[in-house]
Amino acid sequence: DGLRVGIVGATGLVGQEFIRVLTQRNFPMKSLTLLASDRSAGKRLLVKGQEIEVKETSPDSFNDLDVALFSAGADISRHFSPVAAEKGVVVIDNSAAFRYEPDVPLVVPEVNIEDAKSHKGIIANPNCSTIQMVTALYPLHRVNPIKRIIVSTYQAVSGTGTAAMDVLTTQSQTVLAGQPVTPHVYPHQIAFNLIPEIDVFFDTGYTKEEWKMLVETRKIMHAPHVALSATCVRVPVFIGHSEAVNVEFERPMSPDEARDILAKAPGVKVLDDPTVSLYPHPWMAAGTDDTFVGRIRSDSSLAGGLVMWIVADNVRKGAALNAVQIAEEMLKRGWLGGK
Ligand code: A2P
Ligand code: 11C
Repeated sequence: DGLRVGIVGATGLVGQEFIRVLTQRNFPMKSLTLLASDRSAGKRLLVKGQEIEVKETSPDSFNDLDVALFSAGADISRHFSPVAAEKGVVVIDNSAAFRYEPDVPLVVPEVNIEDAKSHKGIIANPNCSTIQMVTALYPLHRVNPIKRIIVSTYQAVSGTGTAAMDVLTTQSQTVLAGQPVTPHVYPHQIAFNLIPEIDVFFDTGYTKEEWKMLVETRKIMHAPHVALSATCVRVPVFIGHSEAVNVEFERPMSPDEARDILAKAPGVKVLDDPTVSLYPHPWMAAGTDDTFVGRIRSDSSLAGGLVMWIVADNVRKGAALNAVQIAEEMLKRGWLGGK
């Protein structure tokens, strides 16, 4: 019993996390098909003590699947997702390929799982920075609509993939050995440094990552008029994105009210006691499922506004976990089943 599940990009950073999350959560699987490029075909990956052979992704890969989780880059998604959907497979796509199309649901289960119901074969998983921010802000927005968000992010190198994690390791060793670093993957050295550039620059001066946070937040929260300005920064952290967020609501919101709301919010954990240095940070969030919120305080620049600090594991809640949760919630509602 269960679903026939496929993972496209199974050998990648998010693909590997898909496998971990599916097995840890006992996702009901009749079969698990691992797909990647021809470079990995024939490789064997261990899943729950059993070896599964990786296959090259081809149109025929989708003949006998119920659901396919994609994380092999936007080009692969653009190429194979429509093929899979055509064959009746429900695609949950972690890339940015279809997120901004009006008829493709963009879903964070704690916020807008209802949107998934009207899918036409493809459901998009949002950008990691957006997922953790809306998970924490939507419960507040429901009570007191948000007018404006100012956010600065501190994003881990795992957001870029395995190669970037290797670059951080190598460059750190090089710097500690007193040797000069040659930038790789990023335009500048990332070890012991910060890079205020994530994804491509637009004419507006914002990067695409910063733009994504605006348009994805509006789409997921059904809040087309929310104003948002983001500054996205890559930091020398392996796992865990952090965000400093200033929020303006329609009416004043006190830190205590926000803490009360967030204490009951699904997927959110409040860690907020400055007297004992209790607040979330990426090292503690890595490997966990929650979106952590701390440093909740009144915005000294805006009466009734709030400031907070939001941290989550970008590979789990920011990617693999969110996608698997979409599948779980759809299954629960009878929107996903065997063909
Ligand atoms: P492969 O390992 O065969 O190259 P990461 O984000 O960690 O860099 O991983 C990218 C994932 O996307 C890997 O699983 C990679 O497989 C997969 N991928 C890359 N190119 C293709 C392709 N042409 N077809 C299918 N999967 C691909
Ligand atoms: C990063 N947020 O940290 C990016 C990674 O749109 O899915 C994910 C990019 C995306 O680099």
